[in-house]
Amino acid sequence: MDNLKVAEILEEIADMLDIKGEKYKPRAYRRAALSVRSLSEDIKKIKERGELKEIPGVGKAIEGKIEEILESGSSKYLDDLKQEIPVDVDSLLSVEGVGPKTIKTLHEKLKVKNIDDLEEAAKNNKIRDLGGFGKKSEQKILENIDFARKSKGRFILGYIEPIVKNLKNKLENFQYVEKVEIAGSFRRRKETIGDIDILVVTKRPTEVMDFFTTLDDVDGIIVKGDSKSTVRLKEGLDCDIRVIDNKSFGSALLYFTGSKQTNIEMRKISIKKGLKLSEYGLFKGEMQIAGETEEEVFQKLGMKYIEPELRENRGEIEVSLEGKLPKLIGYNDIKGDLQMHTKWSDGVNTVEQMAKAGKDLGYEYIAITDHTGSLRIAGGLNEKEIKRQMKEIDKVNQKINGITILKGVEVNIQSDGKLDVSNKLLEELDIVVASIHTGFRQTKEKMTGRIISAMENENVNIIAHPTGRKIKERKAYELDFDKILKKSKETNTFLEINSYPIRLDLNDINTKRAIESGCKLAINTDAHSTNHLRYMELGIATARRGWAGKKNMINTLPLKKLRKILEK
Ligand code: DGT
Ligand code: CA
Ligand code: CA
Ligand code: ZN
Repeated sequence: MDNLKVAEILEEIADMLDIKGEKYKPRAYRRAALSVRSLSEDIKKIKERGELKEIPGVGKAIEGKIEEILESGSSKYLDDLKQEIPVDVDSLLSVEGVGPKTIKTLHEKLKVKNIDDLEEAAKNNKIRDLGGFGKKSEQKILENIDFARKSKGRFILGYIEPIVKNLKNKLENFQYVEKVEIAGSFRRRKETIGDIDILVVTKRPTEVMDFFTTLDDVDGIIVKGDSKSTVRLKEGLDCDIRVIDNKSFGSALLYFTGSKQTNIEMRKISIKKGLKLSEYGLFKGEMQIAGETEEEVFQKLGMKYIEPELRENRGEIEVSLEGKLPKLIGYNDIKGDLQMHTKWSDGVNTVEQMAKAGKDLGYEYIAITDHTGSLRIAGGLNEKEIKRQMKEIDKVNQKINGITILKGVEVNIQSDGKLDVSNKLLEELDIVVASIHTGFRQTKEKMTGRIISAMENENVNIIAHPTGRKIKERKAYELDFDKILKKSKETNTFLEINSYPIRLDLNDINTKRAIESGCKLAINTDAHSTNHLRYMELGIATARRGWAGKKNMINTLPLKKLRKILEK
C-alpha cells in the first residue's frame, strides 16, 4: 500500500509551504494528508476507480499530486520546494519547539540544515541571540533533540495498522499459507512499533518466502531464508516473517508476541514447575506437553490466559497465577464516540456525515465537539456559531433515525484556566469537553491548576487529551496527576483516552493509575473526518493495556445512563 507514502509527501509539501510562509495552502495539504493516512483501502485502487476526489480534502490540484506520486513515486512540486529551501525538514520538525518559522530563521541566519547542525548551534550558544529565542528556549531545544532522536525509527501504531492488515490479508489469501498471525509489539498494541513480526504455518516455505519478499509493499530484502526472512517495507519499517511448525504455533506466538520481559518471567515460572518453555513448546524433559496453542501453554503452567495487550510485565503474570486477571473492555463495547470535529471548525465532514458514519459503526450516540473561539488556527466557533450549529444538530437529529447526536464543544482552557465560552451557553449543551491547546510551558502547579479549575466548572464533563503529549512530537506537560485524579472523582469530570494515533492520551500507564484510583474515563476518537472514527480501536487497545474494563468507561453506557452521568 502506498497510502503512508502519499500522506507523508503531502505533509512534507505542507511543511515546506509553511516554511515559505504560505497562508492557506499548507492547511489544505495537511487535511488531505490526514484523510489519506486514515484510509483503510489501498489508495491505488481508489485512483483506478477514478475516485481520488472523493477522499475528503482532496481537490483537483491535490488529486494531480497524488496521481503523480502513485505513478512516479515522487512529486516534482515537492522536489522544487526542497531545492528552494534545502533542509531536512522532517527531522528538524521532529524537535519540539522547532516550527516552520524557526526553521526558516535557523537556515537563513545559521545555515542549519539538519538536527546535527541544530545541536551544534545550540551547544555553541548561537540560538539564544536570534530574535524570539532566549537562553531557556535554547536549552529546551537541546533537551528536545534528545527526545526526537530517541523516538526515531519507531512507527505510530495507528498509521501502520492498515499496512499490516493488508499484508496479513495477502498472506492469508496465498494458496500455500495455512495460518498467519502478527506477533510482536503490534499484537500487544503498543503505541509505537519497531518492526513487524509475522508468523506463518506452511508446507511450502520456499514458495511463501518468494511470494512475500516480492510483494509490491517490499522496498528491499534484508535476509531471505526458508525459516526466516526480513524485508524493508516501502514505509521504511522492517518486517520479519518466520515459518513455524503447527505443533509449536502457540508457543512461538507466545514467544514472538513478547514482551521480552514477559517471556523471561514466563520462563522462570516454567523452571519452577520443572518444565522448560521456549518458542518450540512447553517441555517436560524431552516430551512436548503443550505448544500448539497459547491457551494450552498458559493452562499447563497453571495460569489464566493473559491478553496480548497486558503482556508488559506490569504484574500480569502474578495476577494470572492467582487467577485474578481483570475482564478487559472488549473491542465492541463502545456505544458512542464523545469527541469529534466537523467542517464547522477544522474537520472535513458535515454533522450529518459524521452521524451517518457513527450509525454505520453501530453507535447509539455521538457528540459533536468542535473547537471554540480562542482557538483560531482550528477555526474555533464563537457563541453565535455554536448556537447555529445547535440548530443544525436538531435538524439532523430529526432527519436521521437510530442514532442520537449530542450537542457539544471542545472548549479551550486558556492560560489563566478560564474557558473561552460563557457558562450560560455551556449549560445549554449536552456535553462539554475541555482541553488545553496553548500555553504548555507553565509550571506544574499552573498547568494542574488550569485543569482543576476546568473540572470545577459544573458544565465541564470531560478533560480531553489530559497530558497533551504527542507521540514522537511532544512530551506531556507537567502535571500533578494524583491531584487531577482526585478532583476527577470528586467532581465527576471524566478523563479522556484520546484515540488519535499520535495522542493516545491518557496512555496505558496513566489509564491504569486512573482506574486504580476509581476514576471513570471516556474513550473518544477526536475524529476530524469520518475515516478517523475507526481510531476508536486504538483507544480501546490503550484502555486494555491499562487493565481497564467496560465498567471503567462512560461511553459503554446506553444513552439514558450516559445522560444521567453527564449531569455531574
Ligand atoms: P518492537 O519491534 O521494538 O516494537 O518490539 P517487539 O516486542 O516486537 O520486539 P522484537 O521485534 O525485537 O521481538 C519480538 C518478540 O520476540 C519480543 O517481543 C519478545 C521476543 N524476543 C526477542 N528477543 C528476545 C530475547 O532476547 N529474549 C526473549 N526472551 N525474547 C525475545
Ligand atoms: Ca517487533
Ligand atoms: Ca522483530
Ligand atoms: Zn483537542
